[in-house]
Amino acid sequence: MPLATISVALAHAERDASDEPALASQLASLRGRIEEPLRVAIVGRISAGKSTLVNALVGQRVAPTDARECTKLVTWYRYGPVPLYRVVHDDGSTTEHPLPADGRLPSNVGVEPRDPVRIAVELPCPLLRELTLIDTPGLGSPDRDGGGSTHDLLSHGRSTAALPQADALIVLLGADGARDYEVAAVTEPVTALGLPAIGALSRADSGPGPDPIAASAAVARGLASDLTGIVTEVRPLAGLIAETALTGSLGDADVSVIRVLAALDAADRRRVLRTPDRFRAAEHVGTPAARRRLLGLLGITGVRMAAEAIDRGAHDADAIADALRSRSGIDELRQQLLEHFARRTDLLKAAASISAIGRLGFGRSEHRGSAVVAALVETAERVALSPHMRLLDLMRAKAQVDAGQLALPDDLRADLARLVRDAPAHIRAGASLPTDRAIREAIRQRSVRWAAYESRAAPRQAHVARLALEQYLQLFDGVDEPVPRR
Ligand SMILES: Nc1nc2c(ncn2[C@@H]2O[C@H](COP(=O)(O)OP(=O)(O)OP(=O)(O)O)[C@@H](O)[C@H]2O)c(=O)[nH]1
Ligand SMILES: [Mg+2]
Repeated sequence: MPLATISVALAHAERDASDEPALASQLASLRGRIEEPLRVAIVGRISAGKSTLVNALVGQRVAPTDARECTKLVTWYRYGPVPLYRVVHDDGSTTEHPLPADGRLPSNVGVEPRDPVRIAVELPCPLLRELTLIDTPGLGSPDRDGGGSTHDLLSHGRSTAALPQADALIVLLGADGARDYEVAAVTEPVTALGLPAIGALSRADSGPGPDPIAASAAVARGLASDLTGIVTEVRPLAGLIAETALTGSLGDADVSVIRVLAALDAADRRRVLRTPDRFRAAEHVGTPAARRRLLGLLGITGVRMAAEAIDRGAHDADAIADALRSRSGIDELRQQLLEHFARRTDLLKAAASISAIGRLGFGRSEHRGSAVVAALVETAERVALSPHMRLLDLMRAKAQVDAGQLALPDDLRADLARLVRDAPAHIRAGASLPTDRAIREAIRQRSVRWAAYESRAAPRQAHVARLALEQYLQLFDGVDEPVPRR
C-alpha cells in the first residue's frame, strides 16, 4: 500500500512538474524504479570477493575477477532474454555488445578507466528476475594513511556515488575485516545511507587450520554483534568455492587429480594439503598445470574439501560441486537474500523511494525550493510514519534483540519473531487457526500482554512494545468484522 501511494504521488508530481523538465525526468526515473526488481549492491574493500560472489549468484563466470584491483566501473546485472552488455556513458548514450562466447565480460571494455561510465549486463538468469545485482569497485580507507592511491580514491568515489541507486546491500567484510578501520571504510558509506544490508565474512576459506570456514563462524558472530543496526546477520562465505561449484567449472581432469589426492594415505594427504606451496610441489599428484588450475579454482581449503567429498562417496564432478556448494555458505546467503530482500521488495522499495524523495527536498538538491517537491516530501513523510513502514523499525528492533543488545522476556521475543515474519495474518498474530475469530482472539491476548509490559518497561523496551502494539492493531484492522447472524 505505501508503494502504491508513493507511485501515485510521483505520477501527480511528474504531471505538475511539466514546466520543470529536469525535475520531471528525475521523478519519472524514481517512478520507473518502483516497477523494477529490487536493486542489491555488493560492497566491500578491494579484492573482498565481490565479483566472485556475483558469479556464484548468477551461476556463470561473467564478472572479471583478479587478485589485483579489478572492477573499476560499477556494473549492473539485470534480467534479459539474451546475454549482452551495454557501456553507459555519462551523457546517457550507450553502446551495446553481445557477451563473448565464453560468457565473460571483457575486463577492458574499450573505454578509458577515467571515463565516467557504468556497464549494464543482461543475462537470462532466474535470480535476476527477482533482484538486480550491482557490482561495485572496492571501497577504500583514503584517510587512514594520508590518502590512498588515485585509483583507490576513484574507485571509492564511484562506489559511494552508486550506492543511492541501490535499494539494499550485501556488505562483504574481508578476511582482514575484523580490524576497526577496515570495517569503518566499508560501513561508513553504508551507515550514511541507512539502507538495509546483510553482511558476509568473505574469503572464509582463507584462514588457518583444517576447517577455516567453520572456525570463522565465531568471528562472523562477533562482527554481527558489533554491527547491529548496520547489517542483519554476518555469516562466513567462501565465495571462490561457491563460484567454482555453481558455475560448473570442475572438469573430468580436475576430478582425476582430486581422486589421486583422496587415495593418498592420511599422513601424506595432510602433508600435501597443508599449504598451497606444498600442494604445488606435490609431484605425485597430477601435473603442475593441473595442480595450479585446481588451486586457482578452489584454494587449498577447497581442494581439501573436494578430497573429503570423495571420502564421503561423491563420485563425479557434479557430486563434488554439490558438496562444496553446501559448505561454502552460499545457500545461506541466497536464503537471506530471498527472506530479507526479495520477499520484502515492496517495503524496501517504498523505503528507498521515501529516502530518494527526501534527498530531492533537502540538502544540496537543486529542486529544494520547488512546490511540487515540497508536496511530494509531505506525502513521503506521512507514508514513512504509517504502520506499514514502521514494520522496518520493528525488524531493526528484532535484530537488536537477536544480537543480545536489547533484552525482552521470552514470550514477547517469540511474539516479536512471529510479528515481523513475511507470513499470513494468523501466523504473524500467533493464532491457533487461520480463522478471523482465532486471529482476533490471539491479537487481543497478545496486545494485553504487550501493553502491560509497555507500562513498566525501560524506555527502549517500551518503544519496541509500542511498535509491536501498532502492528497488532494493524493486523486487527485487516481482519474482516464477522457478519452478525440473524
Ligand atoms: N581463497 C579465496 N579467494 C577468493 C575468494 N573470493 C575471491 N577470491 C579471490 O580473490 C581475488 C579477488 O576477487 P574478486 O572477486 O575480483 O574481488 P573484488 O571484491 O571484486 O575486487 P575488486 O573488484 O578489485 O574490488 C580473486 O583472485 C578471487 O579469485 C574466496 O572466497 N576465497
Ligand atoms: Mg570486482
